Amino acid sequence: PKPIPSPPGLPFIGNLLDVATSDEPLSALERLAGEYGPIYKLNLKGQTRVIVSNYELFEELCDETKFFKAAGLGLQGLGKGGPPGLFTAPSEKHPDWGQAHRILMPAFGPLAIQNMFDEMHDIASQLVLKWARKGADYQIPVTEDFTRLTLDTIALCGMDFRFNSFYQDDMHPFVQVMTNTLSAGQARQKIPSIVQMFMRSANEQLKADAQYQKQVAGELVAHRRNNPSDKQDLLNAMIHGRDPKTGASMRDELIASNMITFLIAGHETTSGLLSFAFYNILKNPATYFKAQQEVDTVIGKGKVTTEQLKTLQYINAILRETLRLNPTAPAFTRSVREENQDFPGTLGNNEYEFKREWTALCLLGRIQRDPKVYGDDANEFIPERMLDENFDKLPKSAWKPFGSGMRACIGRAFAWQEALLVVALLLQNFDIRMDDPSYELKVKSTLTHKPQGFYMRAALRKGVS
Ligand code: MNH
Repeated sequence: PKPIPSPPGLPFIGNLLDVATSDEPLSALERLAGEYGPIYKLNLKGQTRVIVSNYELFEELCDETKFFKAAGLGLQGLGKGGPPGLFTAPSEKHPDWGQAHRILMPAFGPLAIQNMFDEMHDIASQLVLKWARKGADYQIPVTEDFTRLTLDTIALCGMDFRFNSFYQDDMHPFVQVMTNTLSAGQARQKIPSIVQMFMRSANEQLKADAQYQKQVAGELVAHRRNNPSDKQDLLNAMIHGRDPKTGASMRDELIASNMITFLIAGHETTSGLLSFAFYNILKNPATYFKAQQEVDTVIGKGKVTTEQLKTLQYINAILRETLRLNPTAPAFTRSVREENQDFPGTLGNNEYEFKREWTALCLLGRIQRDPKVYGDDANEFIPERMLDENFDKLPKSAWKPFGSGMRACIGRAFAWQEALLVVALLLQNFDIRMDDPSYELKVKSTLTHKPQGFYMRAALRKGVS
């Protein structure tokens, strides 16, 4: 096996600076992939990270018997101080992960999600109302409005809390703080720990923010305990649920950690998905009209139902194709399992040396555009390739925007129902266009990816109530 190519390093800091000088570390990693190929190695603060960006190597890493999700990059700000939430738990062997996973799986199951439909519809209608009232000349701040929507939705469905983001210009302080911890966590990635120790005020701010989050979440749990309700939401699932394996129930601190996790994981990615979806269909008008036609045929002018949502095949394909080209959670990590004792110390059919203590970071945006899987038009937005009959024939790891294996996204069905509903409602009620038809996609990366500077306009359609 040969060594993995590596950009020439710098002493002590390793290759950190190559990545760190960019405001968008992920774009920097993708650019390096263009230079060094589908597999290259970086030394980040003394840890070896192998950056993978083609399908073949990725498929090998998705093998659950050999690899697993290890603690990711940029998550330091998340859940600091308390017990780990599902997302940040170091491995599926951590008891807090097992307990929360077993108790929460049914709460994210198809039936439970269907029961959240009316609340999702409530928030989506607030968005429709806002755009209708603002009128056809209003410059819609797309990602901001979709963020209001997804945040209010997860808070209402998750814990019966209304942020009422559509009724204020500024985001709720909790959201401000959440955004701070996310970007601070990511900024810290770029800074050697020795320097971090001198960043007293930044560290203290981060601590204070985490403290504030914990406090708010803790108060919400306490409030529910003191004011019991029989609402079927995630909070009640955690308060009343018993671990089928141990019979134990979740302690309040762990409930609070997971509540924060859902608020963050539950809104960033879904608002990005909606923003990219509208960008894609507006850039490819034929797909917009097909989608609108589907809405008119399947739903018509009445109130949309969950049964109808399930038959929106073309819009379903639009969402899949969007997450292929624009995975809003753009990368995840894989490490060698402890049980994988005869791991050969190589990757890619013995082609490359890969030590068991190394971690691979998989760049989904590139992997899901591999021409070996998707052909020469891999970079184009073609929803047809994601219709069930084609989707089902894709190689098994060709589409992984929700992650892989045991640690794959628990909120997938939630996000899907919400996104289908919102696209359907908006196309049913409005004729939408780009504010600036010459706008070209610019991606902003925090923890997740979103379009930057993207505005639309929406005119009410005639004859729709
Ligand atoms: Mn979500 C894990 C993508 C919506 C809650 N999510 C993951 C992972 C990806 C992902 C990728 C795996 C990360 C890794 O391997 O390191 N999630 C998405 C996308 C959307 C999304 C693209 C929307 C589109 N996620 C949601 C929603 C919720 C949620 C909505 C909650 C309401 N996600 C999670 C949680 C995990 C996760 C919790 C961690 C699961 C686990 O490790 O057990």
